[in-house]
Amino acid sequence: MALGATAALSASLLVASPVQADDEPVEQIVNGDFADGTTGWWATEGIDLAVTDDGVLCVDVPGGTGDPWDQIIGQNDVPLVAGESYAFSFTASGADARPVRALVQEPVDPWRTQLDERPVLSGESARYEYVFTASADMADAQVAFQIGGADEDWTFCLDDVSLLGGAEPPVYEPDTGPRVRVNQVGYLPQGPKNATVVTDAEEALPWELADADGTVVAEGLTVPRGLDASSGQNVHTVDFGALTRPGEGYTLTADGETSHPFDVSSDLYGALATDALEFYYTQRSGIEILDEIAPGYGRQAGHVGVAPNQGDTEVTCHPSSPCDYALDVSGGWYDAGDHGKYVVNGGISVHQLMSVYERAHTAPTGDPARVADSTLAVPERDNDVPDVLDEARWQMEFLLSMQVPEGEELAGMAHHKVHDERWTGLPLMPADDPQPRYLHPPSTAATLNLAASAAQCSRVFAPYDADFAADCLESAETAWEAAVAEPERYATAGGEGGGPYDDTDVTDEFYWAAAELYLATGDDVYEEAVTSSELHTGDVFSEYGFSWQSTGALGRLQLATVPSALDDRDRVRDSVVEGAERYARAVEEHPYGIAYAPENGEFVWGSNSQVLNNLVVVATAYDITGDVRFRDAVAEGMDYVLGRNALNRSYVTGYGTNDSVNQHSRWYANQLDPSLPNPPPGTLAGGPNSDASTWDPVAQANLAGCAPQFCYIDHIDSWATNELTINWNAPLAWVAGFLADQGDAALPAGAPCQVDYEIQGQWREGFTAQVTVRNTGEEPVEGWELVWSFTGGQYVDRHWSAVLSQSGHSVTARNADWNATIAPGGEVTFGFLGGLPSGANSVPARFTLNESVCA
Ligand code: 9MR
Ligand code: 9MR
Repeated sequence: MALGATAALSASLLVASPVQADDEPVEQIVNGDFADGTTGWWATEGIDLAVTDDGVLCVDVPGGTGDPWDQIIGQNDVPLVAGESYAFSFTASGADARPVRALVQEPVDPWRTQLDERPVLSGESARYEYVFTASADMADAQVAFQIGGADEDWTFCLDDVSLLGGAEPPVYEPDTGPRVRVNQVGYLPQGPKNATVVTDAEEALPWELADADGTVVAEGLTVPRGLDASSGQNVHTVDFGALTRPGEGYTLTADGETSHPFDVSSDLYGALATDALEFYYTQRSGIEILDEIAPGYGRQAGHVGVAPNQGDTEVTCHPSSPCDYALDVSGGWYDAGDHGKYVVNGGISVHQLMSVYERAHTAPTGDPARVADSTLAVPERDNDVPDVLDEARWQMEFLLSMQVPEGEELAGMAHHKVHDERWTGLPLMPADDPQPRYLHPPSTAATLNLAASAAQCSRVFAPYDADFAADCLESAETAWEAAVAEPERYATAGGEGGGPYDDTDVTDEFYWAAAELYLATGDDVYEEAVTSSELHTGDVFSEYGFSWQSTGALGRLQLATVPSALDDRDRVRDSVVEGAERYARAVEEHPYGIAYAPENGEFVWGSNSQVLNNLVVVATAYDITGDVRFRDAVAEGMDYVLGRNALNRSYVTGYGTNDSVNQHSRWYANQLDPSLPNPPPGTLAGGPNSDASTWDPVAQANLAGCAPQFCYIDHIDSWATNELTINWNAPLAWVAGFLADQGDAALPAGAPCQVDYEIQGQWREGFTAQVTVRNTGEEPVEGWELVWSFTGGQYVDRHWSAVLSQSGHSVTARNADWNATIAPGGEVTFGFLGGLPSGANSVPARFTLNESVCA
C-alpha cells in the first residue's frame, strides 16, 4: 500500500546512475570529508561547527525554531554549468524521523534552486544520493542543509559531502505493474466490465478470469485496439461483462500478465461517496480539527487571528488596491494544498456539494437517506440537518463574508480571494502560517459565483434554517445587482502567494447565477436573464467539459434537474441528454474508457476533475432518460479513475492496490515529514497534465515529453499533476454517490404507479394541491406511502384523504383507513394546503410509492 508506492518512487528518483568513465567526474565541494576541520563550511547563528575525533561534522541543533531555514549549514562558491549533470551525495544522521532540507541553489534572493530535497534522517548514519541537471550557469552556487524547525534539541552529523560533475542524468520510469489494467476497486454485478491490456500483439489474445481461489470462471478473446494516442501504447480491450457473480479478489490474466485484484459487488461506492465528502472537514479553516472526528488528522484551528497567523479575522485589502475596511473572513475550506481561499473555486465546490444533496431528492435513483443527518463524521452530526448541508454551510458562510459591505465602494461584489502575501514552503500547518494575508480586489466572476451558490443555499436551507436561507437569498440578489452594475471586472493572471483563478469571460457565470436565482425565486427578471443568454441555447457541453472557469453547464444542469415552470424546460432537459452523448461516446470509443477526449489530445491541469465533471453530465442524462447506456458509461468512466489507465494507478487515496498518496499539500505532507499523515481516504489527485513540465520542478525533471496519460507523478512537489482540491473532490463525491445509488446496476423495472400532482390554487404565501396515485401494476397495493421532496422550500399544512408529514424537504403521505387498498388499475386522490416561503412553487420531480419510483 502507501509505503510500497513511496519506496518504489524514491528509488527511481534518487538512485544515481554510475558515473561515466570517459567523462571524468570532478568534485566541486571543498573539504567534504571534514579532514581539514570546518574549512569551507559556515553555519547560521546559534550553531557551533565542530568536527569529532573521527572526522565527522556534528552539531547541536537547538529546538524551538520555526522554519527549516532558521538553522543552516552550508558551503558557498560552488560552480555549476548549465546542462551539466551532477551527483550530490552525503552521509548524515540525526534524530529519528527528522526531516531536513538539502539544497543546491542561488546564494541570494530569489534563491533559485537546482536541487531541493527533504531527506528524512534517523539515528543511524545513512548515505543520501541525488542526481540533477543544472538549468543555469552559476559561478557561486550554494550547498545548504536547512536543519531548523524541530521542537526538541537534537544532534546533526554530516560527512563525505560530494558534488560530482559529469554524472549521467537519471531517466524516470514509472513502475506501472502488470500490463492488464482494471478498476482496482471493482465492478457492479450487473454493470459493464471492461479492462485494457498493454501488449505488442497485433492479433486477439486469450484471456482468463479467475476467482480468489484461482478457479477460472470466464474466458474469451481480447479485442485489438491499435495505438492509443493518450498513452502512446498498443492496447487491446477485454469485455468480461458476462461475469455477474459477486465476489472478492477476482483477477484477469492475458498475455502472461495478471491484473491487480478487484471485487464484484453492489457495495463498491457507498464508502467512497462518504469519504469523498468527509474530505471537506479536514480542509476546514478557522476551526480545530478534532482527532475523534477525523482520526489521525487532528490539528489546531488555522487562521483564527492567533499568532503567528495574520488572518483571517480582520483582513484588509492588498496594498496594491487598498480599502479602508477589514473583514472577518475566517472559516471556509482551504482551496487545496495551499492556505488560500478563492471565491470562484469555493463557489463551484459548495454548489456541487449542495447538488449531491439535491440529486438525492430529485433523481429517480436518488436516496435522501444516504445524505441525511448523521451520515458523515462532522462536528454538526445529529443536529437534524443533513450532514452534507452542514459541511456546505461551513463554506457558504465564508463566501458570504467575502462580500463588500454596504456603503463601501463596489458594495455587494465579492472579493476574488484571500491568501498569503508570499508563497510558503512545505510542510506548514495552517496554524503556523506567519504570512500577512490580504483580500484581493472584487471580481465579477467571484460575485456571480457567490450569487449562484447563495441562491441555491436559500432553497436547500429553507426547511432547516429559514433565517439563514433568507440571508443567502438577500446576499445572492445583492451580488447579482452588483455584478450587473460591474460586468467586466476581471481577475487577472499572475501575482504571488496564491493562485490567480483568472477569467476574462463571465457570460457563463452570468448564466449560471441567473439560473440559480430563477430557480430560487421564480422571478421574471431572472427568467429573462436566463432565456436571453446566448448560453441558454448554445453548446455548453464542450469537449473539455465544465470547470471553475467555465460554468455555463452548471446553469443548464440545474435548469434541467431542479423542478421549475421554465417554458422550455423540456428542451433544456433534451440538451443535457445531447451533451451527454458526446461524453458517453468518448467512453465507449476510448480503449481506456476515458470520458474526456479533447480534439487536441491534451490533458489539462486537474484532468481527473474534467473526467468526473463529464460523468456528472452523463449521469444526469441517465437521471432524465433512464437509458442504461448512460448509466453504463458512468460506471465505465469511473474505472479509469480507479486504475484502468496507462499508469495502472487509482487516483483516489485509500482505494485500489496502487493508489495516489503523496498529493501536494502543506499539511498531509507525510512524504516530507513522516510524523504528518498522507491525505485522508477518498482524496482525489489532480491527475495527468500535459503541460506539467512547464510548471513544477518534479514534472520538469521527470515528465518532459510525456504522452498525456503519463504526465503524472505521485510526488508531493508535483503540484501541477498531484494536488488535491475542493473543486476536484466535489465531482468525485457526486459521481461516487450516483454509482452508490445504482445498487447492482440491474435493468430498472417498469414503474408500478403513476402520479398526477395538480396545483389547484396559489396565493402569495400558500397553495392547494391535489394528488392522484394510480396503481399501474398487476397486484393490489395494500397500505401505501407516497414520498416526494419539495425543492423550493414549500411545506405542507392541512391535508385530507391521506395523512401527511414532512421532514426537511421530504414529504410522506400515508393512506387513510378507508383508502388503504388500491386495486390494479385503480386510483386514490388526496389533497393538502401548502405554505410557500418564497417564489417558485414547482411540481416535485419524483414520487415513490412504497419505495418504487412512479412514472
Ligand atoms: O503550493 C502551491 C500550489 O497550491 C499551487 O497550485 C502552485 C501553483 O500556483 O504553487 C504552489 O506553490 C509553489 C509556488 O508556486 C512556487 N514556490 C514553491 C511553492 C510550493 O512549494
Ligand atoms: O485548478 C487550477 C487550474 O485550472 C489552473 O490551470 C492552475 C494555474 O492557474 O491553477 C489551478 O488552481 C490552483 C490554484 O491556483 C491554487 N490552489 C491550488 C489549485 C490547484 O492546483
